Amino acid sequence: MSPAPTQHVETVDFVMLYIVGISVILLIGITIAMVYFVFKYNRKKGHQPVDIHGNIWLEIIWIAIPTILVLSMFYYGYTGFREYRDVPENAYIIKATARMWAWEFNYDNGKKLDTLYVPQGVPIKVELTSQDVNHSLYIPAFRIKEDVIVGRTNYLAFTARQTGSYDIACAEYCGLNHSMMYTKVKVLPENQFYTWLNAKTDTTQN
Ligand SMILES: [Cu+2]
Repeated sequence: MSPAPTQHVETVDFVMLYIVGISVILLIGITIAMVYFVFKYNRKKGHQPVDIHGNIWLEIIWIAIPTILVLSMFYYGYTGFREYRDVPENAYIIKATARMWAWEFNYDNGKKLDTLYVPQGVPIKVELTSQDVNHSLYIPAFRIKEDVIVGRTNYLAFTARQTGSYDIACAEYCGLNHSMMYTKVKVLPENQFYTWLNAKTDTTQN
């Protein structure tokens, strides 16, 4: 199996599976316990209710276990979040501008177009601004999404490990043609990317 297109895919999918896994185990456990007790303490069997007072160990356990579980979810979520926000110093910067209903990507040499070209294996920082209303740049295959907010510059960062073409969507409802606000991110081998970047016209129509 080829590696995931970005490190974020592994991080996000792990956190997702971890949380869903714990939730499913709890759901099944609680459901089985409920059904079991419904039958075990059925009124027809003649059980008498008993008055129970505190049990310190039981209480410690049912506070400690959920706390540890929730903190472990937070730990994996937060370390994953840091991975998104800590951008390497040498990251290649591309400025993205959103407007109703298209994207524009600006490169440091003045090149601009509506498709995002990036070199493979190079840390990328995309700086996001909007010309009109709020949008959100979403690359599902990379597991990254960041709101594009009027009046401020947000960013998202990634390193593409695989060449190829992946969808970009707008993930913040922004008006009539929001659902049509799609484009592509195209990951090229590094040398091919710089050839493309410095070419006068777009030679990479694939
Ligand atoms: Cu939009």
